[in-house]
Amino acid sequence: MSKINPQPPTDFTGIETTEPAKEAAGFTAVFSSMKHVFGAMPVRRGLKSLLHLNQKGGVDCPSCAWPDPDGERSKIAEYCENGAKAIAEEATTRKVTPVFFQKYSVAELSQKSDYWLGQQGRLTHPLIVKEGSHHYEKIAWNDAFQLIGNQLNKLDSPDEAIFYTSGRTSNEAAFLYQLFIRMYGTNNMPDCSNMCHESSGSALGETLGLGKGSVKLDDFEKAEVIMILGQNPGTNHPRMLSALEKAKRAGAKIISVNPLIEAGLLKFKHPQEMRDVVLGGEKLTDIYLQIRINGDLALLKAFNKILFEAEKRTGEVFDKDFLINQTENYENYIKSLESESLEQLSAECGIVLEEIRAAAELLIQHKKIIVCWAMGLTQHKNSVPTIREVVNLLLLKGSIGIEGGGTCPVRGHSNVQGDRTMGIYEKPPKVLLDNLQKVFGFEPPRKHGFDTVDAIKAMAEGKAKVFIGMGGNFLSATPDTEFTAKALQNCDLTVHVSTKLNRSHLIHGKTALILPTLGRTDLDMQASGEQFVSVEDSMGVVHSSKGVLKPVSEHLLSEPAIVAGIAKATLRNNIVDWDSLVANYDNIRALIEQSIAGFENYNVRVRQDGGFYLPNPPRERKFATDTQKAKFTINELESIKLKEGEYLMMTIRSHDQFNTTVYGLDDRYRGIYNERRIIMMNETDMQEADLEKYQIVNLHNNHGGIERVAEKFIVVPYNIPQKCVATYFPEANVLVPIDSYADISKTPTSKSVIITITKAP
Ligand SMILES: Nc1nc2c(c(=O)[nH]1)N[C@H]1C(S)=C(S)[C@@H](COP(=O)(O)OP(=O)(O)OC[C@H]3O[C@@H](n4cnc5c(=O)[nH]c(N)nc54)[C@H](O)[C@@H]3O)O[C@H]1N2
Ligand SMILES: Nc1nc2c(c(=O)[nH]1)N[C@H]1C(S)=C(S)[C@@H](COP(=O)(O)OP(=O)(O)OC[C@H]3O[C@@H](n4cnc5c(=O)[nH]c(N)nc54)[C@H](O)[C@@H]3O)O[C@H]1N2
Ligand SMILES: [Mo]
Repeated sequence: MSKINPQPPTDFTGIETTEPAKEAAGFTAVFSSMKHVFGAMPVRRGLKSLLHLNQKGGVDCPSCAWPDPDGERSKIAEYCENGAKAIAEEATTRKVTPVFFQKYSVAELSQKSDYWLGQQGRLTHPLIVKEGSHHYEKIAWNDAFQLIGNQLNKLDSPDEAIFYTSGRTSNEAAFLYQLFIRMYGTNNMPDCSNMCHESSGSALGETLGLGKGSVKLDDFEKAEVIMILGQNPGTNHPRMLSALEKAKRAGAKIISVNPLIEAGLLKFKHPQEMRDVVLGGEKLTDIYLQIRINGDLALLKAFNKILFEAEKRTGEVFDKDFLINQTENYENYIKSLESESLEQLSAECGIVLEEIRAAAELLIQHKKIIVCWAMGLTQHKNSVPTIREVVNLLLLKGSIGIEGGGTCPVRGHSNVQGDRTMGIYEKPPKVLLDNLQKVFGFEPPRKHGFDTVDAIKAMAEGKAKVFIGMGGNFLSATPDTEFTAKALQNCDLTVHVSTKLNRSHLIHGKTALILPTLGRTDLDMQASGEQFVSVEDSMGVVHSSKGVLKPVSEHLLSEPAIVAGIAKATLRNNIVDWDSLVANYDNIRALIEQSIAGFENYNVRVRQDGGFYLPNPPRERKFATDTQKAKFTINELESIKLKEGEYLMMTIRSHDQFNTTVYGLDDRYRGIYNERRIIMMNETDMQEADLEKYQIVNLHNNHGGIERVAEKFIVVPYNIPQKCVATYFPEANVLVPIDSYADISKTPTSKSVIITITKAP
């Protein structure tokens, strides 16, 4: 009997490397997406899925939260190579049936790679591993619901259960899920956002009064300067490149801040525009600042100090009316800048002062400034201070709440923002709980629940005994894989509502269930007919998404139906008519309208082409803070000191994955093929450490006196600042310490892990 393996296995697949690419998209991208779609399903099904992708009234692309253009939409919907891969992954006609689980034990499956697991196809039946058994087997839906209900009702307190949510869950399913969980009696609702943009939400909520971005898509065409920090849009938000292309054509300047020279930030050839194909595409970045990992706070402070010096000289750099009337703490903030030294800040971030000054000059000259960021800013110990410093910059310039300017945290999962709006939050705002109490007449729990890090610790300590995951891949997405594995195995029951097989199904509690569900692309038929769901994109637009493909199995239930099933089997006093809600999702939307601000007339407005915008006060220069003013904050620089032989590691996404779902083994734009267990390293560092190209090494982390090892990674020489290294998530998650997280937001520090490197024996 083989041992259960919580990490992807270490067999190598044959690495090849080339020079990194200098542009993104183009014909290769279109070709590559076709290959993925038609390799996974019959041609008719493939064409149908692509033709409906991101069309008004069609399927919302499950790959990212970038918005669709507001006005006109082309006959060919806007989608990208990686959207097509996401569709291929979900709409595949390959199936993982109960026979498959007779053939492979759980332990055997745990020896397979993430890529292999994903390739096996869609889950078709509800499944159970009974206590002591080594195989999943079929279970009837009702028996599964009863089992969950019995376990939940056996707990000493509802706070011994954990209810995770990933970010693909629709508004309708998320609302029902949080309603059921609060009726059951807990706020233990960790979500993927805890590991993602929580730092953005914390920083923006505190300073501007709303934890969301302020720009709209059409602000990009009006912007004069766009700064992109810690984001790789060529891979993770490819449709953003067409917005950047339009911005450039309208005259905007782009500043990119990244330790890597990412192809998608250099140049873009629109695969669906003849002009680009013929003329060779649009150069994007004007000034590329190759920053050291976690150097952003120092860089932003340097920018703000240079802006202040220019303001002192000319009196024309800051928006003084705005500063006086709508902000607070300006004087103290400015005083704090005076004690900073530009030389030191430049040394901290690793960018020479002339380059910093050149970029700052663009900020001095212009007011319509958009700042975009993603995981390169949010997953560090000082992420919240760093993002607050972004806000300081925009406030100095008066660049918030104007056309062509503002904050743009670029969200990850396609409905992660909507799930939060629906109340998936371990620290629910009072107004939400008051509304639930008013509308449904029950007393919702007021005590804050566990976030992701605390949920893992609670399971490890035996304080939580049941884990239910609405989507996602909790084991592989969270930090400290070995520790999290033990925590999950400590549970009496683990349950995953999933579309595809993943590693979290294989590292389970005493009893485990897999509940197979419909995905975005699947036709959702209920008692009243075909249903659609709704989602909120990165810019606060709520719109519909309707699946079109015949589900691969008749045994799949929709997420709302699964929540209703669990709720009916668990709650004793059912004050909600769960069946009627599932029969017609309009009934769910009517309840959302009553419970959450901004959803007036939901059922009518969601049917309009393109949907509707949610209220966004900062967009109107209104700040719902305690003082009704935007706040300057003073953010002390606390730099990470590396000892001899230590490196700062960021764990990033390759071009061929969606989070823990591995589509293929290539990172095409970075020129790394056929292998994921690699570590990108600076060549001078390699020489000093006596490491050769393709040398096989072990990676170590020692946070908190615990030795963590990731075995057998291949060294790839790469253009990256000295002492900085990069590996892929989730293979390197074993090194991310559970106790290393961002101040305030508690986001694990997946982009600044201190490691040492040894040659593998
Ligand atoms: N195809 C595809 N699309 C996706 C996803 C996917 O996995 N695949 N995931 C989705 C999700 S959930 C999310 S959250 C987003 C993620 O989108 P990104 O945030 O773009 O994803 P990462 O690969 O984590 O990339 C982080 C980028 O930040 C840079 N970086 C790392 N550390 C630092 C730093 O300290 N400072 C600066 N300035 N830069 C740094 C890295 O070099 C890299 O370019 O994408 C979403 N879209
Ligand atoms: N080291 C490191 N760790 C990270 C990150 C990092 O950059 N570095 N990034 C973090 C970020 S930004 C995020 S958002 C998290 C992601 O964490 P998660 O959201 O938990 O992980 P995913 O890989 O997106 O989840 C994939 C699984 O979701 C299921 N699924 C797909 N579609 C659906 C659906 O429609 N419904 C249901 N019910 N299930 C579905 C499939 O079974 C699939 O296996 O990971 C975080 N972890
Ligand atoms: Mo994310």
